[in-house]
Amino acid sequence: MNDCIFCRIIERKVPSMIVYEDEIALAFEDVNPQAPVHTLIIPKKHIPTVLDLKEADDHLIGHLFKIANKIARDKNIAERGFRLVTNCNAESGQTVYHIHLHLLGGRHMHWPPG
Ligand code: DGP
Repeated sequence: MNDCIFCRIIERKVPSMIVYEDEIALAFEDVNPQAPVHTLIIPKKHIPTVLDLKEADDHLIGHLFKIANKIARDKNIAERGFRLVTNCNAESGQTVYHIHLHLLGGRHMHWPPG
């Protein structure tokens, strides 16, 4: 989708700090980090929200978690702890309608989240 900023990042039409890529997913640093580690993990397939997931996407979602696991280990936050967040629709604060996992870590996380 041409008007999707994350699709444009996948196509390299918008620059980003990419930390992982394979055939079906991409991970890059969030432009507005909320923690010392704040990486976004996205599928290359354009899926607007969690509500748009189909059964055929089950493998894709598991794959995103697998990448999060790898990046958390690579960035040495796995043992300390980290948070994975996916926002869905307006009240959650979703601003980019291309499904993504936020990988947040490197500081103590608060609960409940804001
Ligand atoms: P969300 O609010 O859950 O939809 O998160 C969207 C995130 O995407 C937000 O933390 C900021 C980030 N973001 C938005 N535009 C860009 C961009 O052009 N480049 C990068 N690296 N991150 C972006």
